[in-house]
Amino acid sequence: MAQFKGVFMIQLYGGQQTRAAIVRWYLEELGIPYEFVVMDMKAGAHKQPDFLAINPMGKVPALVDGEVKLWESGAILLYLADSQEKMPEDAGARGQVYQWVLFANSTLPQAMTGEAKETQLPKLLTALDAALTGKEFLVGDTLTVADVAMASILSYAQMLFQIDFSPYSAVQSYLGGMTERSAFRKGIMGQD
Ligand SMILES: N[C@@H](CCC(=O)N[C@@H](CS)C(=O)NCC(=O)O)C(=O)O
Repeated sequence: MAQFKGVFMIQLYGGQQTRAAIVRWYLEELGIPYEFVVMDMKAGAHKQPDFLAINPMGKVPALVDGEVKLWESGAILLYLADSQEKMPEDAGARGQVYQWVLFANSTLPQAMTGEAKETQLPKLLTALDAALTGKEFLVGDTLTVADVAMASILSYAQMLFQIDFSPYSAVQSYLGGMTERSAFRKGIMGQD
């Protein structure tokens, strides 16, 4: 197991241009030591037995933290926030963090392709815009994993699906604020 100053170090498994970038952003925000294991996915490294022992689904990201092995980016974000004691104390606020992470990982991206892009997505973005109006962060007054999950998906929406956020000024300014964070630039944009 990888170590840092005699302590087991978190390992994040990913590949070039994968959703491992989302988790990397949060690890950078946390400022804790970690090893980013970039696998050769073109060569099928993520389908080899040693990686399948970490994630039997054969997908990235996956995280190893001592005895803990996890996969699914949203679950990994929530685990890190919890284990690093970054979740809100209030149960209702924690519920909102879960809500936005799940929305960002399922409902929102599902509406970004096909017919839903024309029918569903504008409604979701209008509601998101209202939720973000006058706010820098989704939950409370500090960055949570809800923001990491949401802003990652929004930036992928722009890059991969050419989704235009200009009709949604609060969404646009929220995303602009996130992209200015050095941890975002390192994690999502890969700028070291
Ligand atoms: N919902 C999952 C998606 C995982 C996923 O599909 N990862 C892609 C890379 S972004 C992958 O590993 N693809 C390789 C494959 O399916 O063989 C998450 O957020 O972690």
